[in-house]
Amino acid sequence: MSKTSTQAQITRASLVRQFALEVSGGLTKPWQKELPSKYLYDPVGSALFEVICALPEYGLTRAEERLLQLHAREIVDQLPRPVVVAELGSGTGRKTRLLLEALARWQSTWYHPIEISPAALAVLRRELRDINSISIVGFEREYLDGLREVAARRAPGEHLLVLFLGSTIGNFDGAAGSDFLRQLRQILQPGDSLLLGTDMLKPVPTLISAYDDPVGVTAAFNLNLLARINRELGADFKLPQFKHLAVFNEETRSIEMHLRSCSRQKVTIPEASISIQFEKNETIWTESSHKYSPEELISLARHSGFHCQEQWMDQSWGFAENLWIAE
Ligand code: AVI
Repeated sequence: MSKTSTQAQITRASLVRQFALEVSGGLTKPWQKELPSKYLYDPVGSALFEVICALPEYGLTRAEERLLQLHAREIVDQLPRPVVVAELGSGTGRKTRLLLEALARWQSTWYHPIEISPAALAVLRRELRDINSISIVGFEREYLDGLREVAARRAPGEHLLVLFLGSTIGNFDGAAGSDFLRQLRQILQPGDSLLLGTDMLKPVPTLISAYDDPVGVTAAFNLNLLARINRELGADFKLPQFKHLAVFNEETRSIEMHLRSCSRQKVTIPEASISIQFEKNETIWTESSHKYSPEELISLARHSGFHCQEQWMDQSWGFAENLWIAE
């Protein structure tokens, strides 16, 4: 066996071990069982998420695309030059293309997508390679580690623009979102910028149908997490015995996805060395998606060490693109 394939096997084994640890930690919590939302995105989950973005009930992605179509030039015209672009999470590249094309009008630009999935990075490189004057160097790293690397490589006088699109910040639970933004700010220098996409508060029925669509794509996206635990950790979750649930938590202003157990049942997860008892109607909390108010964003910017330079709002869905400058 070659050295590289042995190394790949070791990496894979440690990823499985980490997954097993986090699944076991989440499902043995005393009050509310939970699973980390990052595990929703295996190849099946990522493909289902792409379909979610095309659903008529889920307006978030189209709203952000509309904003960038309308304002990409205006956004890049506000940036100091020269600028290096880093993107946290790569998405499909459709939205990023709008910004990179606008930037390419006035300078050749380094673009660094930071993403733990090598497959997603490869897709992005393919999607964006035709844009003239843009050089793509991706980093297969966790967000902040990758950003540290980009920041360390910049030349004197170069500014950083960090893209964090799609309201992914809303998927950080509780204080984790503002902690993350504070840590991100520590990596930047005064005058660097962050373009942050945020989904705004909207009527609860609109949110419920966005996260519990009539076709059942979001339900499949959520249930795939149990299917993934079956595939990767040898568990025996019976998928028809769990139902997708989307609820709005007024206190945290978040839409929560849960999986509700339809009966009293026991599930065994050999790779995590545990058996879990579920009561009828007990839920596993799988994701929170926080929804923002304009005032909250202004104070979030201030508390994270930024000021809000400008905010572009899509009124028809309720989505904001925020240009924050590091103080
Ligand atoms: C990736 N993230 C911003 C999506 C959201 O809206 O919170 C994930 C998602 N979950 C269910 N539908 C979409």
